[in-house]
Amino acid sequence: MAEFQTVIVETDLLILGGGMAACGAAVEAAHWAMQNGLKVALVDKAAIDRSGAVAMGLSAINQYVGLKDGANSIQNYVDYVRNDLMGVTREDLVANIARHVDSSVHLFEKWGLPIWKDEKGAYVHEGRWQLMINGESYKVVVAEAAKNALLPTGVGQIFERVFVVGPLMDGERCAGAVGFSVRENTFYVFKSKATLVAMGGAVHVFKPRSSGEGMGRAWYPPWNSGSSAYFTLKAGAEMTCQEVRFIPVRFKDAYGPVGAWFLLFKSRATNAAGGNYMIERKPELEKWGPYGRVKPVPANLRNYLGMLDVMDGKGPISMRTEEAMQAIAESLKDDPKAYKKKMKELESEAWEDFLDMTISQALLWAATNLQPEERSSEIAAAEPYFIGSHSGASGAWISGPEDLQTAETKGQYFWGYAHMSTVPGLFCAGDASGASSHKFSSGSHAEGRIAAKAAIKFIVEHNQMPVLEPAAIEALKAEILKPLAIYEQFSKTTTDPEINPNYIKPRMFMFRLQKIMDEYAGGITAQFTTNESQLKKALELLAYLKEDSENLAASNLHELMRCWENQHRMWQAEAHVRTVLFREETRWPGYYFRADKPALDEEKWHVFANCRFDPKNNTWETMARPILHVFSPQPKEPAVARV
Ligand code: SFD
Ligand code: AMP
Repeated sequence: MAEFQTVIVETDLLILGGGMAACGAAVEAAHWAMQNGLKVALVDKAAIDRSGAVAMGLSAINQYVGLKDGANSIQNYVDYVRNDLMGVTREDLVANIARHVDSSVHLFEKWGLPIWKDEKGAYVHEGRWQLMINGESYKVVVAEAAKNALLPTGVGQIFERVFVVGPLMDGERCAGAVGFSVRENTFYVFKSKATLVAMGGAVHVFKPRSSGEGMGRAWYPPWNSGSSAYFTLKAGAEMTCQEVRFIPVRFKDAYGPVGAWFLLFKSRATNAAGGNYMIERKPELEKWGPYGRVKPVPANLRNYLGMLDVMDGKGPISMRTEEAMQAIAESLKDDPKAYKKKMKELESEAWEDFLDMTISQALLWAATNLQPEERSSEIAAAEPYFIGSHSGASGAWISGPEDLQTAETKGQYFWGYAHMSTVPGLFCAGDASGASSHKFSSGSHAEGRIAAKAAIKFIVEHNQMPVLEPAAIEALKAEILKPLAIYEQFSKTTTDPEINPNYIKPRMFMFRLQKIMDEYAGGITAQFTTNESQLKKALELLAYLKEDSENLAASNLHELMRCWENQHRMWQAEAHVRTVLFREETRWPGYYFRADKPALDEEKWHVFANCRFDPKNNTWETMARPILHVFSPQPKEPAVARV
């Protein structure tokens, strides 16, 4: 096998990932590091200008509380998130992000991001919490600020195209990370005093709807492959809400987002007979406790009502774009010139919505002669994703800020440093941290800033470089590069290097993982439904998959990355299956349905379902943690949030 040089990088704060949370972390860390004479290193598997979920840009900023305008309070936001997550949320974390998010948005604007304004100069809202942007270059703008904070100041270094595999530990404390370059034969050892995980969520754990020529197309970025979950699990961190996957309803096949249509254009979605499931299925909401009565209807329940129509054979479900656009222009009907102008304006907004963040949806419209002002488009529930930043909640269990705790929550939700996991020195933000949904791009950036500031405080108070055993590093290097060695040893023993009894290539490995999850853990083909027997079967098959992961083979650096991406996905899958099995109820129909426990059980399961992998003993445990209130007691009739 080719020689791999080992490069050792020593830094104070190590930021893993280069997405929204990591870029926020870089900006904040640079400020505090400079004051304390510390160094920062940021590592991304890609190039930060276009990495992560915001690579293609976005057309909205989904979290803006607008505290200065006085229209909303932090409590309003906490109520909204708690309701949307069927009561399961860490109020201290949501509030901490909500009180800082506006300043991230103001920074984006200062750095050059165009935010829509009305004639009076006020931000144009998509919905109550969302702002419209011309965001094709959103990520470039945010990344530039991160680079400017770290590079010209001399505070930091940025490593691009370095894939982070897993943690380095010094006893119980996180001591950095190991990874490899995807461009040259270099193995990296990053030694740090604190580490901030911001490597996004997980996509392609479940079989996607896309197949054949569309293979790989997903709503969330396929390159976020569960690295945050793997890293935190392998470090021994407690995880939360691993059962709370996110299933977005999206424009079918190209996954164009629906938010602008439902909120800005006020569109309806109707079934084949023209019926509106949100109205016709309303009585179903009564079955889901207090959460069925809140406004807006929680995302999973909105999904569920549509799914019931589809299961009853009433599909397809269509976004009534033509009707919505005409309704907006309706008042101008008597003035044909003004009507035409308005329709043109709406048409360009409709196309830009996709061109700013889901270009393939615009391509699909063009390819199928779809004019949104004339014809509706099909929407469908996508495959499940793991993300802590949108309407899912999976991620690490982290400490909240001290000042937001009550006497009751302090012992449960606070352990010294805001947004630090249960592993000392290991911080998490964005999709990597759990139970604080609805942070989106802006809240993830704000959370990165919060976590970075706390991490610098940790370093100042624990200012020793961890000790690492050279032998342990060598062992990790051999383990990480093993797929290359396996390929080299065995690839010539069959005529087709893809098929070999001695190894499995990452693509086939991923197909097997996706089939297990799809069929047994409630994927698309199982109509998002599972039960105890199926989950146990999934665990049995995942155990065989884990055995075979020892025999993954890579013919080059790119495939080596694919091998580790799929290892990461597999660990995310196991955490999910174990936690769905643990929570013996159905709380989020529309995300998943446990057919053997088909109802909400507030008495027993109004709790967080947490899990932890013990790296020393190679064992898993699951445990319930209490849901405590920071702002208000769980209301009998939850606060009504308006959209
Ligand atoms: O319409 C490794 N999101 C939206 N947020 C909004 O505010 N408005 C919207 O309009 C949004 N919509 C939307 C969104 C996402 C997508 C894909 C679409 C539409 C089509 C959500 C946000 O984008 C999301 O909440 C944040 O980006 C989350 O931030 P963060 O930092 O947790 O994740 P990231 O930005 O994806 O960054 C991850 C980084 O990690 C890197 N990485 N690096 C090294 N080693 C490894 N092993 C790594 N694995 C991953 C990545 O390269 C990346 O840099 S709408 O749907 O609501
Ligand atoms: P999406 O495009 O589905 O990611 O939605 C963008 C934003 O709008 C998120 O904040 C969603 O929670 C919100 N949203 C989308 N659809 C609706 C709806 N029908 N009612 C209320 N909020 C919605």
